[in-house]
Amino acid sequence: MYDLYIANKNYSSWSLRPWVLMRELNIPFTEHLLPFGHSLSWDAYRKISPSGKVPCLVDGATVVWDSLSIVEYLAERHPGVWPADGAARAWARSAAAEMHSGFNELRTRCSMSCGVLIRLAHISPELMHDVARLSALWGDGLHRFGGPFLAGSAFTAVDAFFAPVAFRIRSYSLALELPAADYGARLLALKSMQEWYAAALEETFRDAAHEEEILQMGEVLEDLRAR
Ligand SMILES: N[C@@H](CCC(=O)N[C@@H](CS)C(=O)NCC(=O)O)C(=O)O
Repeated sequence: MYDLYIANKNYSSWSLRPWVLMRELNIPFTEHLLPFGHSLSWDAYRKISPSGKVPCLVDGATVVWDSLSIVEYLAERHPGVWPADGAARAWARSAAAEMHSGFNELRTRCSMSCGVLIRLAHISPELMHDVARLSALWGDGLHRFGGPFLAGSAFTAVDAFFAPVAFRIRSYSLALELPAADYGARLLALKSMQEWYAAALEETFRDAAHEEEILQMGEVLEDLRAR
């Protein structure tokens, strides 16, 4: 049994990636949620994860940190993490890597806060560029491999890498083209994503830095989280 350490479900986009992948692939794990934003979090995280960041997967004596390496570790042990077809796998790895190291504007201007709906004060050309790239990339995968997931008929790691983006699209009302917009809605409708979302809404903890960041980007239209 794996131990998966994650942070607050409302905010932690990186944690969602391995969590949703393991849920969708029915890989059993014990979840440990370490809330961030209070003075003890750095110490609590470092006791588990060498980088002091989560997600972190513990498999007996083996500690795996960073969402990308967790996915690769799981891929060595479980079928279906990446697509079986070589061309689909190459595409899926490229798209996941692009998400891991790119989409900076989307990441910084639209930080994940599942339970909040926000009207952005300003949509920069760089953000428009990221959103257009997202439409093109998702459209390409869906067209090339036939959907309904990005690299074919099954949910794989590349879908897990974009799962947090589906929450961002909803929170910030980002307008994607078809068929990308439908794919985003499909991700949100997954049972695992609804489970994550429901738990995020129940969280009463607020991280001042995240809340401040969101207020600087726009106006909160609705906050659906428990108080
Ligand atoms: N590149 C890392 C990023 C991990 C990351 O930044 N995690 C955040 C939580 S969403 C964190 O642990 N923050 C705590 C901190 O920075 O002190 C990954 O893919 O896992």
